[in-house]
Amino acid sequence: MHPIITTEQRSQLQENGYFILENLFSTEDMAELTLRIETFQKRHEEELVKKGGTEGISRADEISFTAFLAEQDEAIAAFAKRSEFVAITTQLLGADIDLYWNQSVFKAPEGNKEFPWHQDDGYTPVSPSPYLTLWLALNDATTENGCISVLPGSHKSGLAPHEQTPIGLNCYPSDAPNQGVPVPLKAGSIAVFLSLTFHKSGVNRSNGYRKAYILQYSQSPLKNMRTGEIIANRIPLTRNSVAV
Ligand SMILES: O=C(O)CCC(=O)C(=O)O
Repeated sequence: MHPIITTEQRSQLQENGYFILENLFSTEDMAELTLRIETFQKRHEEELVKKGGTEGISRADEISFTAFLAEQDEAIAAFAKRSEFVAITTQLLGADIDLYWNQSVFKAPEGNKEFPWHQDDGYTPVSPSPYLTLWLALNDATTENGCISVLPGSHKSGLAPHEQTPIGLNCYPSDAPNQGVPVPLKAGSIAVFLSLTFHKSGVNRSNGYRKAYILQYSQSPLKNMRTGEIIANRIPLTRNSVAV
C-alpha cells in the first residue's frame, strides 16, 4: 500500500487543513492523463463559446471547470481508482470510499481574475464532512500561472457563509491582510486538503495554460445536506478498505 501518510502529514492536515504529496505521479503519467482530459476540456470550451462564453463558474478563454471525466472515460476512471488513491483515502477517511466528484480546472493565460476564496463544502454542503480534495497538478502550478493558496487553520470553524459573486462563491475577503499560503506544485504532485479548508487560486500571468485535475473522495454513503438525499451514481473506490 503506498504512499504511507506520515504522522507529520496527518498533523498538518489536522492543524493546517492541508499537506502536500510531492511527485506522486510521473510526468509521463501526467502527459497521458492530460491528453485524455483535453478531449473533454476542449469540447467544453467550444460549448462555452456557443453558449455566449459562460456557464456556471466556467468562462471561455479564462477558466473552465470540466466535470464527470471519470464517468465518461475508462482510462480516466482507471486513473481515479489507482492504488495511490486507495492508500491515501483509506488512511485518512476510512474503509468505504467513493469518488464523489472529479473535474479538470484549466486556467487560461492572461486571465485577469483570481478564483475566489471558498470551501468546497460551500458549493454543496454534505455529510459526513469534511471529505478530501486532491488537487493534482497536470503541469507545474506556480505563483505566476495561478496556483492555489490555502488559509491554514481555516477548516477549524466549520462551514462559513459564502456570498455569490459573478466569478464564484466567496467566503473571505480578497483584501484581507492574511492571504494564506501559495501552494506551487510540480506536475504529478498533489495538494491534499479538507472540504472545509479555505482556498483560492491566483491570476494566470504566464503565457501558457495552468492545468489541474481535482479528485474528491468521501466516505460512503454521502448525503447532500441541502436536499437531505443520498448522493447517487458515484464511483466506488473501496469497500472494507479493499479496492472495488
Ligand atoms: O484550480 C483552481 O483554479 C481552483 C479550483 C478550486 O478551488 C475548486 O475547484 O474548488
